[in-house]
Amino acid sequence: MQETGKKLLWNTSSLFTNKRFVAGGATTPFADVFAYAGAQIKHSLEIAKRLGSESYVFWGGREGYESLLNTDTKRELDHIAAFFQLAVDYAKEIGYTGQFLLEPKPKEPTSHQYDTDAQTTIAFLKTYGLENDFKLNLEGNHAFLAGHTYEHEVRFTREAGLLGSLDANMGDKLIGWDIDEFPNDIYEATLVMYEFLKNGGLPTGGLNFDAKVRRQSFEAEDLFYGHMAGMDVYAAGLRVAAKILEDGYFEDVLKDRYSSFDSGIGADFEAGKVTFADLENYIIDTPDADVIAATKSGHLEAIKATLNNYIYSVLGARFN
Ligand SMILES: [Mn+2]
Repeated sequence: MQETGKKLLWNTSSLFTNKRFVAGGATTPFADVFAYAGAQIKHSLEIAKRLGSESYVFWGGREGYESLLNTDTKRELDHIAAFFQLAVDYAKEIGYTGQFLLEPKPKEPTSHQYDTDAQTTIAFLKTYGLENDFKLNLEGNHAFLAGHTYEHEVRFTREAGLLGSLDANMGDKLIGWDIDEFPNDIYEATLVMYEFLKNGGLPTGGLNFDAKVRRQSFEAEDLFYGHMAGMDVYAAGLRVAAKILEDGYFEDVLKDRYSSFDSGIGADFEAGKVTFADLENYIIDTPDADVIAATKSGHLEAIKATLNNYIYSVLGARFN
């Protein structure tokens, strides 16, 4: 690091590989294993401080359950929340000021991971009062495993003010497990970079590839193509997203779609001025046909075509 000026984006610790962690690290039912996990994170935080790590990541590992029949879920969640607080306390004690991150994942290795997806993880942080000390590290493939898109996970986390860092791999939408593929999907990269820009970038984090080449890509050059394609697609996505944002295209779409809340009864509701009774008084004499006529097309075909056109025009101008 001294020779190259390279910095450490984040470090982490494996509380899942060794067989002592068969039932979890911070959510294990075994106090000695819990103690071992705490001691291990203590050392890992000391390494974070020594290397100036920008963030410290907790990946769920085996923090989840296989069966409700033998699991005290409340006790385990109380334990892991207190464990995270111990990490915050120790970081303060040694003067480590990096950003703590949780990385949601719905399954693998346990059948139900406690940090299943972004919204579940955000609710956990708020339930235990940890939302000021933790943000999220979002991985593309984990979004698909949770039944979402990557941009969904980034959107909801951004809106919660908890976007920390991006593990920019991608998954196979047809396979039910984690393949950690190098990203190469321009639509996904564009929409994720759109959220990234709406977030004002990643003040405490960055973009990394938690990725590997495919099983049948066994020649050395495949590794280079994987990295290049991944870097290129996110750089391209950033260019397209920047143009969309500069034009205010999606902002206009949303402004128009929700415009009925900008005046009249909609604005009164948003201002907290109306009750259910007010809503009833407002609408009771309006014929059904008029209420239906107040709906408008979502115009999704035109929106998707416009998104395509942004990709063609921004990247076409770049490559022609
Ligand atoms: Mn993964």
